[in-house]
Amino acid sequence: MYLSELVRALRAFLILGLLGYGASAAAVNHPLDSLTQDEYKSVVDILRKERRVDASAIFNYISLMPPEKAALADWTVGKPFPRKAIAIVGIKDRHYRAEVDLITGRLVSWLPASGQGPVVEAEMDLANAVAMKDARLIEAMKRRGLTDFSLLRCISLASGTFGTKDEESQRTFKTTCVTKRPGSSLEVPVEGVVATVDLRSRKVIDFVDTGVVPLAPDPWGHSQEQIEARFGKRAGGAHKTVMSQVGGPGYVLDGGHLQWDIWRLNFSTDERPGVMLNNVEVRDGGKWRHVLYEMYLSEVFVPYSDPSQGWYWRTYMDSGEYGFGASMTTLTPGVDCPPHATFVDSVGLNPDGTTVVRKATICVFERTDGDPAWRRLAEGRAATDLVIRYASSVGNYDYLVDYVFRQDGSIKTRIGAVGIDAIKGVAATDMESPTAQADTRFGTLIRPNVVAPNHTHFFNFRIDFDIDGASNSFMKMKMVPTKVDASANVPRKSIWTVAHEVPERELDAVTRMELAAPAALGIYNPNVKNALKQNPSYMLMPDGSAAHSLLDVNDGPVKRNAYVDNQFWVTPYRPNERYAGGTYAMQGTGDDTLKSWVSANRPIKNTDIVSWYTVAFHHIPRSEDWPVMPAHWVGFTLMPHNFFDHNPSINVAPTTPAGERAHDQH
Ligand SMILES: [Cu+2]
Repeated sequence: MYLSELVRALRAFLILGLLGYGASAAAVNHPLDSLTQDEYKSVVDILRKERRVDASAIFNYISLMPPEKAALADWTVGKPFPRKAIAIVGIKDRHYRAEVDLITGRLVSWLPASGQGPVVEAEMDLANAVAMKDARLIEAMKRRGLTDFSLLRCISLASGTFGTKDEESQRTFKTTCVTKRPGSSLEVPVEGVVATVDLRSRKVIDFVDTGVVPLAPDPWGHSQEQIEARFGKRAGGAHKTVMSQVGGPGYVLDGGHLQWDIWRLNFSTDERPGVMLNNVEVRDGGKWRHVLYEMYLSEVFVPYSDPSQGWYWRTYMDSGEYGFGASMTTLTPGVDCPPHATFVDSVGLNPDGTTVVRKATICVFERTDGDPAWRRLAEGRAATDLVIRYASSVGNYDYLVDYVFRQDGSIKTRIGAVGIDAIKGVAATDMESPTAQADTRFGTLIRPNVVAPNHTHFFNFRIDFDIDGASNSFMKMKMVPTKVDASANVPRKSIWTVAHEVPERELDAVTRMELAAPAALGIYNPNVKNALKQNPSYMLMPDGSAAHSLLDVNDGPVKRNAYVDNQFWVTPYRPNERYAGGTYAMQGTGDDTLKSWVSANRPIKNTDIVSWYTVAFHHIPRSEDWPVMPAHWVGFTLMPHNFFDHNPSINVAPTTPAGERAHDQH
């Protein structure tokens, strides 16, 4: 056994050992490590000891309070570090924000929160129970022949914000119901019935029944048994392509620290964004260089485009209202991630302040997609990527989120939307039905009696570049159509040139992507130069992931998510500006969000800046979305631009003459 194999075996033993031991025993080695179960418990214990909470309190959210960036600048492994947590707690009719020092075990502050905490499942259950006891709802179900409530499932969801007077004093949910059909694992909508529940008064404050709509009859499901019953076995049998890894992983995963090829970084989890990346550094020759201080998904906004009573309010903020981290689900080896992946657990918060270990919610793996990193005639190198993946199942959708590190110095962020379309019950059974045109005005008929309404998925990422240090600038490289001057004395009429623009202030940096007026977006360090005396930068390549919002900026849901009206924003770093849709998204009005911060028009040149980019796609549903939609991937790339002096993947180890990859080269 070679030494490197021994090291790998030891590593594998350590990784397996850590996983087996469970997250509660994880030690905190880095200031940005995820909160441990013990730390969650400390937060709750401190609040109890200080008599701020009793048994009725709801812990909506607990997170690490990110340490000041400056405080981490000089920190090295082994040195002590600050460790604080924030809790958002619901007590009777209001929410409080607590700041707790985990080192001293003391409550630092306890103040009324300036908004509402995120929704927890127990609240949705409570709203369901309130609605299902309402005589009007019971009567409405009876009119539809639904008397067996064991077949009925009601779902209470955030009601959105529309600027009505009562909203501020209420915590409102819209409750609609679905029902099982015989022989099916899928549920169909009971359309037209909406109860509005205020959780503070625990009353149904509004009730709508717009009339009986036939229930979809066709029992569908996506269990193997149900699929096989419908289709039999797929022709061609099992596919024979598998992904495997010889000799164990080429990365080292130590707690939240990950090192692979030319990359090293920290990652942690939080109930709101899910996985967060920190201190992403890339090796350039013998030197580690900073690229990102932090990157994570800051908000997910999915407004539906159907104005009916049952649908107008479906303007979900999947991260701010429900928590993308809180919605992380277990990944299956060989399905969600390759079998050779390392699966990592995460800690989740229960509303009573206890915690749960969510098994295998993150996977880390190397992969090759069979593509070359580069080639030139007979010479070439195969590419390997490193992927960090998690899946959040929020409502009907499952979202996969990937951070992909590449040997060419680029980082790809990808989101895969999969799961089940949100569905609406209609009378039409096909497009020749008398009501078909009216029924499909706002969506597509995807099964008999089932329409999937149109909607848009917006994903905002907060990207804190620190390229070779914190002081960075934003540069737009505008591509300008240019006439060829007659003095050039050539028959060519037109070319394009690049006009560099460095915005001084926030409002100058707000960028709307336009195909007819293209601009490359770069973050650079004006204080550092490469060998060619250029400033090192990274460019954000949208890779087709930008989509323009088609909604009115004065529409309530859009006011709360005003960042969607432009794709790219730059702000000066502020520790408390972390989520584009605001800290308190639930029933927020948008007055403390990315757009409102930017209105201060602060300087952004040669200072610590943060970039915000919104990935989006408009979804016109199709019959192929049923019963589970194929994964729809969108994403963007952070690409080095004059950062390295050469192609960083040039010295990737060659493939052996037998076509196998070299395995022992780090
Ligand atoms: Cu969709």
